[in-house]
Order: sequence, then C-alpha cells, then structure tokens
Amino acid sequence: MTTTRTQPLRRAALALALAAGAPAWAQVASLPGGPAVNQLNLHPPATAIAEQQQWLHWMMLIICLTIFVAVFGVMFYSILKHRKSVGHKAAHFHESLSVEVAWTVVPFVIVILMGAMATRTVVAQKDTSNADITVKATGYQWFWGYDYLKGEGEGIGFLSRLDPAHRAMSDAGAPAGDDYLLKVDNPLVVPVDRKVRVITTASDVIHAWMVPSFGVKQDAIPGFVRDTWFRASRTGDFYGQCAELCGKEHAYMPIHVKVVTADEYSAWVAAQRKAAQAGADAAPAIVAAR
Ligand SMILES: [Cu+2]
Repeated sequence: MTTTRTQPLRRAALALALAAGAPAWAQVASLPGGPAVNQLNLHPPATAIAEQQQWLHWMMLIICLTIFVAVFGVMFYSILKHRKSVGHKAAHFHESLSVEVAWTVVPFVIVILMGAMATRTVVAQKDTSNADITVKATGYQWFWGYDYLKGEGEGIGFLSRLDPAHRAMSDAGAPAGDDYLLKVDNPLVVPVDRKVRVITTASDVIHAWMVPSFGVKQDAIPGFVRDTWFRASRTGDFYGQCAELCGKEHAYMPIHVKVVTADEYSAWVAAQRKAAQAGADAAPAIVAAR
C-alpha cells in the first residue's frame, strides 16, 4: 500500500531533479585544449615534454601497482597459508644475510631505474636555452600580463583578463558554455613548433602559470624571475589556470594560449604593431584637440 503511494512521489521528485539539473550539464561539451566532459586522465599532450611526462606517469603507476600487488599478495598468502590454526610452525631463524641483501638491493635498483627514466625529461623541462620567442608572464591579482621580450613580436605587451560575462555567470551560480571561466579578452598568441620561453614573475603575491597540455607549471613569484618553456606541436587553443592560491579571485584568472601557424603569427604581430602605432598617433591628436 505504502509503495504504491510513495512511488509516484519519488518518480516526480526524480523527474524534477533531472529537469533542474539536465540543462546545466547536458549542453556542455568537451573543450579542445581544455577540460573534457567526464575527464579522468591528464589532458591530451600538445608538446613532446607533456608526452614524456604522461608516459612517465603511467610507467611509474604501473611499477607502483605491480609492487603493491606483489607485496600484498605475498603478505596475504603468508597470513592465510601459514596461520597457527592450520598447524603451521613458525621458523626461528635470525639475521638472514641473503634476505637482507635482497630487500636492500631490489628497492635500490627500482628507485635508480625510475630516477634514470625521469632524469632526461626533468632536465629537458628546465632547459630554456635557444628559445625562438621569450615572453614574460606576470601574475597580478587577478589577471595575467604578457610582454614579448625577444624574438618575433618583441615589444608587444598586453593584459589578459577573464571575460566579465563569465564572472557574472559565476556570481549568478549559472555556469554556461564549454569554456566557462576560461574565456579571456586577449589570449597569449604563439607560433606552432617554435620554442617559447616563458619568464614568470608576479607583482603582488605568488601565482603560477600552468597549461596542462604543454606539461608546464611554473610559479610566478614577486621579486623573482623563474622560467619554463614549451614548443607546441600542433595549432589550436590551449587552456590553463593560475595554479597557486593567490586570493579570493584565484579561480578567475585563466590562461588561454592560441597556437597559430608561422604566417598567422606574423600577421598577428603586424596587426598588434599597427594597433599600437594607431594608438600612439591618436594620443597627441587627442591632446591637441583639448
Ligand atoms: Cu593567481
């Protein structure tokens, strides 16, 4: 009797919950170069370094899992088969040289092997020499500033801020779009297959410049200069976020890197220069008009 009465109620509540929740998540699709729907794994790599990192990540995980299964397998087997209730008699040996040598040498060899596999990538991550383009990324509360210091585009500088519409969506608790909280006014534009050195610093508190697809995460520290690099292997839009808790708007300072072809990059540089020149020309005119 009770079931027949509560079932329609439950169904109605479920339908209501689905109707309320469905529009929010049903229309969100994976963002290429950014987060994916139901993403469990790391972002698809867009640099050789990110590829190596992911290979290392899986290799280390498999090694750890193998050790875990082997150690716990032996342990549980021993507990089960050698228990007192089945009449097992404990051995009474002490100080076995061979066992002690084995449990010292085997883990040592495993650690050395893992370290040897990672060393090449870790060293390569830090090699910022011979960059084609050098960009300074400055963390501010709460946006990024980019200054092209060397290479094609030298002298260009701008701020990169979150789209105010996204901030409003966050305040309203109504997220929408695939690039929610990742859309900026001015993305960092770089050419494909060129070594881009990113110098990081900050003007107020510690921030961190992170783009997962590039395998890059570097603290931006006030009063200090740190650097990292990437060489994007394909064109497209890649997204990241500030990765160091930097205050109340920490979640609202995304990173958008636009990787374009060499020609598109040259065109972009020319357009930036033209805009800067137009601005410089207009300024005296405004002064004169007063
Ligand atoms: Cu920050």
